[in-house]
Amino acid sequence: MAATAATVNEFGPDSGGRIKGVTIVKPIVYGNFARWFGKKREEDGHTHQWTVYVKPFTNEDMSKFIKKVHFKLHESYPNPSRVVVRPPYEVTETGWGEFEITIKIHFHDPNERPVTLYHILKLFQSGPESLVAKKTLVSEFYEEIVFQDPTALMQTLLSTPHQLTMGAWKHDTDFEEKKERALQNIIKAKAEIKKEINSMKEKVKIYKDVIAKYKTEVANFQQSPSSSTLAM
Ligand code: SLL
Repeated sequence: MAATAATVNEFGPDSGGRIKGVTIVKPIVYGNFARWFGKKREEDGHTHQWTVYVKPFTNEDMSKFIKKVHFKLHESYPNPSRVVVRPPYEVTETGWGEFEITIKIHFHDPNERPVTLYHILKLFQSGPESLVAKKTLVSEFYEEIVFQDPTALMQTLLSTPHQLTMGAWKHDTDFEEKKERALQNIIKAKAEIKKEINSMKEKVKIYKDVIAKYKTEVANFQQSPSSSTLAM
């Protein structure tokens, strides 16, 4: 951490402008896991322990470019605004209810705008959440932080990745499979929209024909009102 602070001072708060045309993408995973106690706790009615987190998609120490992560919890928690300044960027709590958590990521360069994520804390299984080791529910998402025209300082910090841990880095969610499913859904939706457009086109054609027919009728009628009849 000390080394990073020194780097910040070196570049100063307005670190020599932005590097045009450069885009750096940092893939992340954010979400929560939760475990049911098996019963409602007598003292406070809490039923689950949960952890909300932001972590790198690849094994990377994000503290090189992240200064701190703010987790804004529900007002029913004491000190709902939790700040984490080093990895793992996570908050563990117990509770009884689901709510939306605001996650705000701040970077070392104050000129780089913080990134805000919203996560609905999941305790109860209702949809695509996966269960790991039978007892722990996981609801997490892939996201990308995109640094467009980063400042000189940020480019330096973003371009020299350090490994976070030794050994394998893996996620509870199979993001490859999720991606494949999302892609199939897009292809399906595309086909349905195409079908819909074709059927609309068909209708437009019919209406155009009808209009043309009426126009002819009107023209005929105007020429010789007595002999023309409207067929439709
Ligand atoms: C609900 N809208 O009604 C949500 C709010 C709040 C959950 C859920 C607090 C724990 C504590 C807690 O679990 N809050 O009091 O320390 O479902």
